[in-house]
This record gives sequence, C-alpha cells and structure tokens, in this order.
Amino acid sequence: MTILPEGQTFAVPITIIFTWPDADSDGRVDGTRFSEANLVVTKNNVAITGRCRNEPGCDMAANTFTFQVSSLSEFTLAVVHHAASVDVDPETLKLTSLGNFVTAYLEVPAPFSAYMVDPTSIRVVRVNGVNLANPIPIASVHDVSDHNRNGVPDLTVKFDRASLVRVLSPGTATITVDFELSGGPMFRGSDTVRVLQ
Ligand SMILES: [Ca+2]
Ligand SMILES: [Ca+2]
Ligand SMILES: [Ca+2]
Repeated sequence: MTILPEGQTFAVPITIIFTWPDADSDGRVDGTRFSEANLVVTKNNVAITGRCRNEPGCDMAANTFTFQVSSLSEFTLAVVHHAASVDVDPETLKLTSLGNFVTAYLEVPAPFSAYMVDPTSIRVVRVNGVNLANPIPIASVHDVSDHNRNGVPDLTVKFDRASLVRVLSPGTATITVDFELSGGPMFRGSDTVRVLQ
C-alpha cells in the first residue's frame, strides 16, 4: 500500500472509445440523418472536442471516436446544432385547403451563408418538439435572396403540402427544420404557425 503525499491528485488519463452504427457506410449514423463528420463528444452536455471531421481521434471508416479524460463524468456522443432562422410561409395553414407546397426561408448567421446550405440535408424533423418518425425532405429548392429584407441572405425551399399537413393538427404548431452546410456544421431552427381545420 502506498500513501501519497498530501495534496497529490490522481492524473491517470483514461481512454474512452465511442462507436456508432454506420453499417451502410453512407457517412450518416444509421437510423438518423446525422452526418458522422459532425459528431462531437460532450461532457455534461458541453462539447469537449471539435467535430469528428477535425479530430485525429475520430475514425469515420471504423466509426470510432477515441479521446482521453483525466476525470470521470458523463460523456456522450452528440451532434451540435447551431441556431438557424426558419420562416414558414404562410403563417396560417388550413388543413383542408388546396395548394401543393408550403414555403420556408432559411437563414444562417455569419460567417456562414445561405449559399452554403446543402439542399439534400433539409428536413422537417419535429412538430411541437416531438421527433417525426419520418422526417420530411424538401420538394424543391429555389433561389437565395433576401426575402425578409434584413440584410441576411435566405434560401427559399418548398415542402410538399400534403406531407406536412399529415403531421399537423389544428392549433399551434412549432415546426423544426434541420439542415447542414456543405461539408459543414448542422443547423436547426423553428417557426410557429397556426393550423386551422
Ligand atoms: Ca449509415
Ligand atoms: Ca462511417
Ligand atoms: Ca433575410
């Protein structure tokens, strides 16, 4: 038995390896839309690593994220979403009315730009905070302009109206949209609309 001098602390780095499923090697965590390149390690919900793509300890072929810690805590593998501005148009959706599309305008804060959005990544992922079993992709992508004239470019996209109203019910609906920038971080934003029968 060794008695340590008073005040000495233990500093034994412990290696932790996280893994995630990517059996189809499409670069996305299986069963999710999350790009493995965007995975980070969090400690008590705060990121303690950079994104996987920038971390030497992250291996996207082996699907492992290796890192060292000197104290134990609650570590998780997570995807960090930056805040985006999402404006769903119209503000009031009538479930029974006709029309083919619902428009949304997407904005990201500088130094990012709406020109960098990867349209294939855009999904409605939640309604009123509840994850959709089948996130809704866009039906079409349109131009980057400044629809709301706030000096920040926004990307116009359209969702299939029937797909969207299928997951809505009368009342207030907060619609959450996720997307990625090309080769970059993930963004999430929400807008609240009124839903009428
Ligand atoms: Ca996969
Ligand atoms: Ca992989
Ligand atoms: Ca704008």
